[in-house]
Amino acid sequence: AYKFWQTQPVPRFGDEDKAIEEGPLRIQTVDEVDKEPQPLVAGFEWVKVDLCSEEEMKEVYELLNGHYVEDDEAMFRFNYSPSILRWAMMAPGWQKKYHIGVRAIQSRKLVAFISAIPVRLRVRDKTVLCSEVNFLCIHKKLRGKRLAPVLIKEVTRVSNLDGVWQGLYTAGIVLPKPVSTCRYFHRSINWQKLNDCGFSPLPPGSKPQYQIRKYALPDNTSTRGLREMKEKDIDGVVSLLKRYLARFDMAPEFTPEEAHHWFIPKPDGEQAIWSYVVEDNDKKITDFFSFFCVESSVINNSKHDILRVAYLFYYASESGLAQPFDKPALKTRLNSLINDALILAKKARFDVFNALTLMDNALFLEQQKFGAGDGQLHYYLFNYRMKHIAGGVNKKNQL
Ligand code: YNC
Ligand code: MG
Repeated sequence: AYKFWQTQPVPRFGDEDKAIEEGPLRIQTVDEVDKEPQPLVAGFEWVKVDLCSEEEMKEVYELLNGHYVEDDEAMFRFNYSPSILRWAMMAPGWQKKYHIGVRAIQSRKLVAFISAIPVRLRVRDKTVLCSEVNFLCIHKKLRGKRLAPVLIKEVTRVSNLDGVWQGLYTAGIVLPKPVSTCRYFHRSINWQKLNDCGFSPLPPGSKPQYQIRKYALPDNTSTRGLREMKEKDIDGVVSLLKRYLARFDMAPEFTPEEAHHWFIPKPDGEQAIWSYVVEDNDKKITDFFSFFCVESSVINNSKHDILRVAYLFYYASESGLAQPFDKPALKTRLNSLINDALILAKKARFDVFNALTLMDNALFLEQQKFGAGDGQLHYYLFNYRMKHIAGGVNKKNQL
């Protein structure tokens, strides 16, 4: 088992992870790194995909739309739009050489892809520069041919040549060896549509109108001072987020430029990110939350083609920063904020709102009527040994 992964600098199952020094597993220098990619099997070639070209972006979009992640029963498949792909893969520091494709030489068809962006990740008290790897995808006809390890080695090589030796990635499957494991929770917004699609079954003994009433939301938000985040809020949000994320074992560090990219919607194209702040009477940003959109294709359904899915992204609140820590106050505040997030997501025509069991989410998931899904998300670090984080990736023992 794990013929490829056992050759890689990742921790093995059963490796002791108590009382260890956290840090790299393998140390190399740039001149030890291959200057050229490994050859591909005959008929295929490496390409750098130009995501600035509408045409090439469309090719990536179509590969992912047809062949990317599905749920276990193949009812839904992620349908990342070009604007969300631009948002995810063209963050500050992005480079075209990290948008790695494989083409069939004759037909020119794009048949495989992998990408990375740089991220500065704080792991406990150390900051680690990582390649955050995402959108690994192989055309269904080329599956099971050991191409995935070749793509992974290529993104590793390109990172290493830039002096980046660690990787951050998530996957639904179990690989050696998760840093932490989260569960997906789902909060119905449009219950009837979710039921039509087979996503939300009618609980035994219930009736559709009970479910619809259960998930009904007010028309307007309730938090005083809540408004859309604007450019002028970036410094306030960065400061609040830095202090809030310091409470967790693992979290990215945001520069103002990165906060601009990740939180402020782009003026053109389809909206990918929704961000809100609460401003108090002294014009201070006291709270912040954000969610992004990834639609899913509904496979083989006569009524619906697309589900609009919101994913809770970063949030922060001064309520979590009181000294000493005041958990009931944070719980009350987060419940108000997330309820407002649900109302705003409904206004933006989302069908369901997803969140993981990380950060302080345990404080609101139940009260806000999220239900546990079957999906898990495992978090991994490449070439880094660290103690496991229990109960959700960046959760501290305060909860
Ligand atoms: C996966 N998701 O275990 P062993 S997530 C990592 N992540 O190796 P083959 C994976 N490894 O077990 P196929 C993986 N899925 O023998 C499979 N593997 O050691 C491993 N699906 O390769 C697997 N996208 O080519 C096995 O498999 C080996 O043809 C088998 O291709 C796999 O983006 C895949 O789920 C996933 O498109 C491409 O099934 C294909 O089946 C597919 O024979 C649908 O591969 C889409 C899908 C994955 C989404 C994601 C994160 C990827 C992270 C990759 C690891 C990055 C490491 C860090 C590198 C930078 C380091 C620096 C510096
Ligand atoms: Mg393969």
